[in-house]
Amino acid sequence: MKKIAIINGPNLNLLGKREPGIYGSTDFETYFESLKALFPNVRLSYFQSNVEGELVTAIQQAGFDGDGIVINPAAYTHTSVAIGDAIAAIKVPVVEVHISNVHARESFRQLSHVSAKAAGTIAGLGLQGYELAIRYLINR
Ligand code: CA2
Repeated sequence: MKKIAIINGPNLNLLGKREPGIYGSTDFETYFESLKALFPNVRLSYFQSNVEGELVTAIQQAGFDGDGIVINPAAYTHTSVAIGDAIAAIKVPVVEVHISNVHARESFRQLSHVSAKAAGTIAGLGLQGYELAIRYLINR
């Protein structure tokens, strides 16, 4: 059974509760249940934190055991050298996901400390990006 970790960064615990125009109206816990139903043969885990160091620790923990990480580092994408370094240091493939199309937004969202170290990036496809990322990690 493949093992894939989903890691979400700061403020994504507010999904479905605020700014539905940008981030949709589904909360991640509900979406995670539908992902588990969609992939019954994958051992999926989900971790969210608003704390940068906790995200680094989660990346390290999932990074040497399992088949991949799907990460949305949220605002830390654009600021965190530590998260970029953690992704560069681990063994498993990483797919970077953004719910919104960061390329169509403010210029500070154009910089990612993660993209160059990730297997690939999905942006702008809403929550479906997580499903597509999991499919990639299963099939690669
Ligand atoms: O589009 C994405 O997935 C982002 O990673 C989301 C981040 C943003 O800083 C990135 O530039 C793009 C923000 C996450 C905040 O999530 C919220 C969800 C609901 C209400 C308020 C914030």
